[in-house]
Amino acid sequence: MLKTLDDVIERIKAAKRVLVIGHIKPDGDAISSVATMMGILRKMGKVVEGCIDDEIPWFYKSIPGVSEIKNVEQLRSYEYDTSITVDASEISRIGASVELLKDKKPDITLDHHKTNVGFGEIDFYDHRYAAVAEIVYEMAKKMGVEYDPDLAEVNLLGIATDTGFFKYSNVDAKVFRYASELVENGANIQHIASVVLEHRTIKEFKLFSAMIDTLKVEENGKLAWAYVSAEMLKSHNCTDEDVRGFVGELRSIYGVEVAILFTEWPEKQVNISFRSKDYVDVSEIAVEFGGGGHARASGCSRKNVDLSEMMKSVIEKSRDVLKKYEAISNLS
Ligand SMILES: [Mn+2]
Repeated sequence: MLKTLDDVIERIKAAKRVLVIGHIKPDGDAISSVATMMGILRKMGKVVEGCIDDEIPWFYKSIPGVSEIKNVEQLRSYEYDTSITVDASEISRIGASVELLKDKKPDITLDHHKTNVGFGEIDFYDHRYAAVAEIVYEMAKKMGVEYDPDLAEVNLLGIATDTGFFKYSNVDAKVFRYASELVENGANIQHIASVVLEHRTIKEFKLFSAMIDTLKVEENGKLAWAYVSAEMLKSHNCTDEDVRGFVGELRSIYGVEVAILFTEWPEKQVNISFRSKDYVDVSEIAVEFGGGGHARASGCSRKNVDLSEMMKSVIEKSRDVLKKYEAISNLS
């Protein structure tokens, strides 16, 4: 049930042993929010473990606290009185971590996705927050937790990544204020930027080049889409992990409002990422195909489908949504 941040804080203060869970295919915000919650709760004298049911991308591991996050198998016998999920809009996003939950329901959920369905005992979600790491920081401030440089750095990771390093439309003065406080507490933004943005491999660049060969731009240059097939991944010795960031590059094309990347991995499974620049709410498109997300960044995944058929129906829907928003902007 939707509650206030103060309700969440009250529940957390009463906890003694906590389990913090992030989502599958973890991004910087999920990883940061789990590791930061762990650090905060430890400073409050609580026993805490963090869990993500997926491989954490290798390059995040040099950020303090990240390598302490465990997997489901390591936590089967861990006993806790309070569970918290972070950055997950619905229960399926935590993968097999659900097996660690009593009655398959978390005690607390913290989220900022527009498409959040509220699946915990105490839910706090608000899409005006740029990152769950921002919510976590606000909570820590309210609880008077003292930060050290390591905690500040892992907390800043989520705020930096979910704002595209302070350039997306979700950035407001509060984001900069919190980031500034975290830097004052010792976070090194240059280290975070280098870790997250400068780890591309040659095979990823070659895959990127192959993806660009599939690029189509239509609707007067406003809709851009491209794909990466399972065949392309195989021939470049890559996995779906290696397409991270590709869709952002498609959005960066001048004049493009909506960018779509289709990734087929494994075979017969198609993952679709949507990005928009100024005015289209792409979570509307993702929801149509069983996914979700934010207004400017969303996604969905389909199993047992044909890549070309999937592309056809998604692009058709995207054209319609784009046209709807254009009509609205022409009226105003
Ligand atoms: Mn997030």
